[in-house]
Amino acid sequence: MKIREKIREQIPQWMERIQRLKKDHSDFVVGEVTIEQILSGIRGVQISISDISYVDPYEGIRLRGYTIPQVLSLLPKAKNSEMPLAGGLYYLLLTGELPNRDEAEEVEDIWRSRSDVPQYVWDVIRAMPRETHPMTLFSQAIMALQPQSLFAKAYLEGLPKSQYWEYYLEDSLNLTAKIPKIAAFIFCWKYKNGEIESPDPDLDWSARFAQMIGKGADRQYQELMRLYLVIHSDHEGANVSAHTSHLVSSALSDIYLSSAAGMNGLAGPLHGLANQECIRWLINVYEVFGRLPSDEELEGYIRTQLSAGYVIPGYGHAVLRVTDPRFTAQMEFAERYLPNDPLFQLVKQVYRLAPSILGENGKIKNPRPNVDAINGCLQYYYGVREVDFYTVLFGVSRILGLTAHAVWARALGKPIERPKSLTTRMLEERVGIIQTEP
Ligand code: HAX
Repeated sequence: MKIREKIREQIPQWMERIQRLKKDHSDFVVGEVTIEQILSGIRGVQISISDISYVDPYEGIRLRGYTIPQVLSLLPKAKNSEMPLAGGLYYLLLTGELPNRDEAEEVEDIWRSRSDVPQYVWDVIRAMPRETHPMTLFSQAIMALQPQSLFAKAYLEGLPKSQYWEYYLEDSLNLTAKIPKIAAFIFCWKYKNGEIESPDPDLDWSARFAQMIGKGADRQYQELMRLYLVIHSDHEGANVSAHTSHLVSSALSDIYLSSAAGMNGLAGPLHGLANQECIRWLINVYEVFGRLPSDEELEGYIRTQLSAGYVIPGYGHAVLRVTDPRFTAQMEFAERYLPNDPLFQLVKQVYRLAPSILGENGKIKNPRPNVDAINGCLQYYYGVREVDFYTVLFGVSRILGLTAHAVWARALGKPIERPKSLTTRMLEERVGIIQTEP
């Protein structure tokens, strides 16, 4: 397998770089941590390395050094499509190299051959109350696959540390192969008749997912999913889902345990669930006005929401200080395929008005849109209107990034993470508010 060979080839160079930093520069001070940072979610504290992706505040995400427009243009395209093969993206994330068509297709073939999901996983989902949130079902289904972990089994049998990554890689390929079917099953069980359409083996990973949720005939929706599943895949190592998954796998919890943990983080409204919140917000605006509001009406509505203490979903970001390039990529798609859609008109109107209103009180660090300000509108247009499913779509893509990080964490022998907590009293003593007890 090309991916395994490439990773194996690269490990010694990466190890050497890490060892050199450790050996010759271990006392170098990277930064200081202020009380402000500790009290505001460890914001901006540089705590880990990710060579898979990096979010530049003023440029946005780079996946293995490539910007979103570069990723979209340079990866091999799916058959009869202008959008990339997700298999190529996974190759890029895992190896750092742009794949040729054969290399991208090899990943797609591996996914095809490993996509069957054991029957009992469906039973686990069926045993849940129908009103369960799809993200809970998604996380549970991943957990249900955990007994399949090759790493967990081999570890018990005494796997040497130098081989951990190979088992993580196998588990990752197995999990990512099954993920579209799992998501499709949840969709069909929760909202339809419970049957998923048999996937066409000629289709690629992203289009097969579209087909399995009943969109086999919709070429544009397949294009959307190819775009969507590539651009949501990774956002460096320290956002909630990535960091949670990394932390959990640092205890040598396998891919299933660590990916499910990441998905539980993604399920929060300030993170992945924001896509669901955002579409609800847009629909609510329509319901309030019964039509596209005028600029004055929308401005008034945004101000009322803010003064009532609500956030405007899809706006702001913990790291980005510009419009999210993933938002821009989806805007371009919408301009091309659904320019007159009323919800898209509203997305554009909010984009025109909200940043300056949000910026007025100077509190928000980035008043511009993030990826979630538009992704729901696109799903809605193509008839996927089950809005509480939207975060699962994000999860299908994000598993690619989480698992790539975990494979490399094991390849480089990263240790268990164990930062340190303090008591409030300790901080008070350090700043001199209260006397240190003798
Ligand atoms: N609407 C209103 N107020 C906002 C805001 C928004 N969209 N974004 C930030 N603010 C406020 C914050 O609530 C904060 O106010 P307080 O000091 O009173 O608590 C202040 O502005 C400063 O926040 P910040 O430093 O600019 O932003 P944070 O790093 O703390 O938070 C968030 C980043 C993305 C969580 C935040 O901008 C937010 O809640 N946005 C709306 C939800 C959203 O779109 N989430 C998706 C983010 C992308 C993602 O992870 N997708 O998975």
